[in-house]
Amino acid sequence: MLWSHAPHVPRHPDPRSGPSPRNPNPGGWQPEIRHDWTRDEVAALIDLPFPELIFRAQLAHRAYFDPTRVQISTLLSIKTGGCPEDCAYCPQSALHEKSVKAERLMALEKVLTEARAAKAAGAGRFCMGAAWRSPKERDLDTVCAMIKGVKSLGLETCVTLGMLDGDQSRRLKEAGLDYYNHNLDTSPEYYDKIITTRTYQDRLDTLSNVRDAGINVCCGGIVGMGEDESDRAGLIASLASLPQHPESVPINLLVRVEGTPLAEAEAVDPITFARVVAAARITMPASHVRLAAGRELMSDEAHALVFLAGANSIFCGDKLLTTPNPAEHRDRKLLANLGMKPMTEGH
Ligand code: SAM
Ligand code: DTB
Ligand code: SF4
Repeated sequence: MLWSHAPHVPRHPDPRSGPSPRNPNPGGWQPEIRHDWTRDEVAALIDLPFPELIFRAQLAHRAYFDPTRVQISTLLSIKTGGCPEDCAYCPQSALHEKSVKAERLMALEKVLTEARAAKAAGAGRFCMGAAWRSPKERDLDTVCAMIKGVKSLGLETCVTLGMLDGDQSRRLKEAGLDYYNHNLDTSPEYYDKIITTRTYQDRLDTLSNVRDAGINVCCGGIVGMGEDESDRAGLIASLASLPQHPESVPINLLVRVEGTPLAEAEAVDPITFARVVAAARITMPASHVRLAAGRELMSDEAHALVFLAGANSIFCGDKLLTTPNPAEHRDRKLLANLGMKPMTEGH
């Protein structure tokens, strides 16, 4: 179905995107926000002829956002390695043949120094990741202090700490947390090929606890773990069928790390990856869709394709959690070349 056949839906104001001279949709059409996407419907989207898919993704993108603006987040690993979970993609699992060295939780002052540097480099959001199955009480106190400190610098805060119960979620909210990252990673059907130490339902339960506590949700997945197209559709359908769409949807391209079970997974080409991003944009039009891990090995042309497919967020800084990310000067040059700007810079 082409957008031109879509029913007229009256425009309603979206606080996340003001009117933009580049919005070619001043007439006010906005795609309906649906929560009943099926795997088959998403598979049909992913399978559209590429020009048709990108056209639809562009319409959805421009109905809610200025397509020249990119939200910039910075990542910091506050507790690296030694994780008891067995996620096949992750270099931080203690259960793989090789894994990164386990470190202790970072000191508050060190985190704040990194956050100040991120702010100076133009980041709007500071994300802190910990290699935990779930946080221990004492550690949660320290993370709450980090959240308060980072927020007082004028940055949005995000943490990813593993599974949370309702009480832990409320404590993070009270500390001022803006976003919690917790990914579904893949389709429900493919999940146990990738992780055996927790279930899809565990993930959904944490997402629901975070939502109930009033924290914004950052939830996405990974492409390139040997899944098939139907699993990619299953991931996007699961995300788009959550009771409320995640405000941020990170789509990671697997970073193949030596010593992990997925080190030799078959590479996914940029067009296949862009198709998944476009499906995320069309099904969750008001969400920030993040081109997350995997940018280090992507060409500038591949980046451009993924932005055209509707991605409007990236992690900046030369490291993700444990693996490399493009250097700051490369990203600056790329965005300038594309005529794109960070969302935090004035219009
Ligand atoms: N331990 C917490 C958890 O799993 O929720 C938080 C940290 S974990 C590293 C955050 C996310 O990073 C994972 O859910 C996964 O989607 C992503 N990730 C980890 N290793 C990756 C890799 N090698 N390539 C791409 N994404 C990866
Ligand atoms: C997300 O979806 N991707 C980020 C963030 N959320 C925490 C993590 C990517 C990690 C890539 C592998 C690494 O650097 O260890
Ligand atoms: Fe642990 Fe998170 Fe890595 Fe899984 S993805 S092994 S839970 S750090």
